[in-house]
Amino acid sequence: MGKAFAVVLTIITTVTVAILVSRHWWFPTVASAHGGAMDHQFVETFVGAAIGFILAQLCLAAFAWKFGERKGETRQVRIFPGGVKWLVVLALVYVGSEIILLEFVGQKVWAAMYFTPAAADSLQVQVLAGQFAFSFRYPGPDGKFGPIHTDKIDETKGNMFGIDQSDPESKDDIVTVELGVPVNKPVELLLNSKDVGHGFYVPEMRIQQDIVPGMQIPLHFTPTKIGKYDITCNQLCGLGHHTMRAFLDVMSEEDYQKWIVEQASLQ
Ligand SMILES: [Cu+2]
Repeated sequence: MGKAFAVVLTIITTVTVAILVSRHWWFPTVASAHGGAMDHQFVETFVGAAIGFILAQLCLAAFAWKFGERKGETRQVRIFPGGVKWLVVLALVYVGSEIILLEFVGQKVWAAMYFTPAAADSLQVQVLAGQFAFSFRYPGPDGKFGPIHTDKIDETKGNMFGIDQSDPESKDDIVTVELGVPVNKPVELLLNSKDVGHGFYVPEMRIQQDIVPGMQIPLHFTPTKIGKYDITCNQLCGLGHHTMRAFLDVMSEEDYQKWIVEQASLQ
């Protein structure tokens, strides 16, 4: 039994590693400035964990092969030569140092996203998540968002952000159903929810952020590839959660200028 188990375990380990190394199921191509660093960090973490995984599985297979039950034997319990203490200590040290190391290396990428403020020339867009759609709001020519008046939110009238039209700062605001941005320009999103917790996830941009009601959460990134990307809510937010999506449209600067003028005319 011990030998058969060792062979099966080795096959499972090899197939698992081969599938992962072939990158058959992998992330979509990176389309943001920080995405490369994030993928690099991910691969480092992955390789570190994989070394531990392979070593552990092969060790298990080797011990099963060597010390497994033999024909005609009745003794079930075997004592590990020299005791298992040093193996447990080794495993703890390996996992512990791995975690500490990843923490130190990984925090650089994390800090660049979350502890560093967005560039001063970022395009600011307010995002409002609600069951079960996203709305986007651009500050218009004055560069200022008017306040959100929750009591004025009226989806039937298309007033998703509760904009008070008599407010001069709100007057030129542009509300859209799609998130249009120019390529290679930093974008700062201000994420809000009007009801429950939601998620904001764009895999190609390597951005993912929970949206919490009562908070305005900033999130910044720089798109580097023109294209249309799915924005999905990845926090279960209710019965219609599966329908909650929108598009991020990354355009050339000229196309973006045309688009925003067109959106302004629709207000
Ligand atoms: Cu959702």
